[in-house]
Amino acid sequence: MLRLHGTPKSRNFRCIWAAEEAGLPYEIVPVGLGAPVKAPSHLKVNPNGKVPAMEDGELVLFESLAINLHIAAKAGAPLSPAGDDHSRVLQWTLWAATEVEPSAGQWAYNAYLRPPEERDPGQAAAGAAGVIARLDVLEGQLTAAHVVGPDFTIADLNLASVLFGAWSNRFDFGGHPRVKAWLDRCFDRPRALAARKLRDAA
Ligand SMILES: N[C@@H](CCC(=O)N[C@@H](CS)C(=O)NCC(=O)O)C(=O)O
Repeated sequence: MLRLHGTPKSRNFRCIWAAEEAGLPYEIVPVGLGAPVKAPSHLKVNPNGKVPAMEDGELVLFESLAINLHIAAKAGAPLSPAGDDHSRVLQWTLWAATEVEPSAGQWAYNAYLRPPEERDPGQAAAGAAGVIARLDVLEGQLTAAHVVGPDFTIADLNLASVLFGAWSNRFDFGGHPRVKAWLDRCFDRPRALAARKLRDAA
């Protein structure tokens, strides 16, 4: 049984969705943000003082997208394909973490996450511009139903997860119709809906 640490409202949503898609049994350890993530008991599973963290038997991991690669590998193909497609999964996952997430976070904190008086419109605009530059790339690469090919893989889940805040907070995808349709496909999957329900209820 996987133990997924973190409220479903945090990035643990990504790991819950991955466990759902993999069809693996899991338990949510609902660690909240603030003091709980800094508690000594939680630092044992995530020394960064953040969520999520995952326990799978003796294995303890942090970093949401790495946790998801582990979960998908347990399920195998098509969620975690082999060969060259596995390399493509790694490419998109690292691209999501290093190219997309910093800009998406800069936009999100300054567009809706922080209290209004702490938001900086200039930072929000810079974040949005960074996201749009990456969406331009993705729009050109989305020539099949999913990022690696016809099948939904953990690359879709990891990349879509990083864009979840934008998708669910009315980011303007008007110039990127393929990306918008792909995000809708990802988040409307039955197992995504199950994870979203847990997130909404948390
Ligand atoms: N790169 C990490 C980021 C983890 C992260 O920043 N988690 C947030 C919640 S979504 C957190 O724990 N924040 C608490 C804090 O920074 O004190 C991952 O993807 O797992």
